[in-house]
Amino acid sequence: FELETSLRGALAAHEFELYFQPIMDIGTRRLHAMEVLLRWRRGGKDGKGGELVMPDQFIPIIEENGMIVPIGEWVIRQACKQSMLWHSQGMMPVPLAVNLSARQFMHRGLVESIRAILDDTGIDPALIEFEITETALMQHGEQTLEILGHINAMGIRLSIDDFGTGYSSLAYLKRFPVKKIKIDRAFIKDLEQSAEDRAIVAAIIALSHSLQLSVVAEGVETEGQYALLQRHGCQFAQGYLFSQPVPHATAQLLLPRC
Ligand code: G
Ligand code: G
Ligand code: G
Ligand code: MN
Ligand code: NA
Repeated sequence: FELETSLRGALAAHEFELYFQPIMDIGTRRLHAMEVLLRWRRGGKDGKGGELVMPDQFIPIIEENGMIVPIGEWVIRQACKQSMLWHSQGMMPVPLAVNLSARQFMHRGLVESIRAILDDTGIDPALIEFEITETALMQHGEQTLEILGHINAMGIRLSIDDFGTGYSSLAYLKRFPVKKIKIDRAFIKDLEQSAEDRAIVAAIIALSHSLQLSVVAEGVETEGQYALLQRHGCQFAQGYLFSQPVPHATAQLLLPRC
């Protein structure tokens, strides 16, 4: 309850901040994209002071009370502004992947607010991606399909987050306008020790490719995992092997210059 009360004023008080985690191209070891991860700088302001609160501590609360809608909209807008700012400072933009939760999909105004953000910031929609969990997609069926269709028509790419943790099949997911899947880090963790996990990951990669989906492996922490993923034809990887999520000033140093 205490957290919920202090969350109420957090957006207006500039307590939220975006962190960025690199997603690497496995073949070239170059930066491919960055995932945007929200942080709450409780009691601080504009990226300074306070105590850093992680999403698992507050996302469930703001999902439950509906504050995810305005806060999630702020995340999308801030990511677009950041991308435009980096570009104006001479950095080569890479796509930024923003997480969308189930509750954001149930909100009728989502498509309109995305459209307004694209208009206001002038960002190229190809530089924004949305990550949606398998479970969120399954929850709302037809309505979700319609909303994803609108987002896809705007030129924003969609990916399936935490793949393998839900109950859907890749064949079913093909009904959605999705271009990329992210294999949950639970399957990557023991890749070097577990023949079973290697078989699962190899099968996901092979089937994804035959369905024209690109694949990101999450939670890559070792060179051994990296080499195995490369051997199985996985294109992209994200994890502590490359970088933890970092604030904008650090993320900027990872971007190539134009
Ligand atoms: O940052 P961290 O690696 O602890 O993120 C944990 C989880 O919190 C992510 O996997 C994601 O599901 C969720 N999350 C982080 N940032 C956002 C956000 O901006 N919006 C939503 N809806 N979820 C987020
Ligand atoms: O320092 P200032 O009050 O202008 O920062 C406003 C917010 O804009 C900060 O919270 C910061 O996270 C964000 N921001 C993103 N990119 C930049 C940047 O390149 N410079 C500054 N100063 N702020 C940035
Ligand atoms: O959207 P998603 O829930 O997948 O967000 C990624 C989460 O996974 C974040 O909380 C991030 O801090 C965490 N994470 C990112 N890379 C690694 C990693 O290599 N190992 C582990 N254990 N966690 C990671
Ligand atoms: Mn994600
Ligand atoms: Na994930």
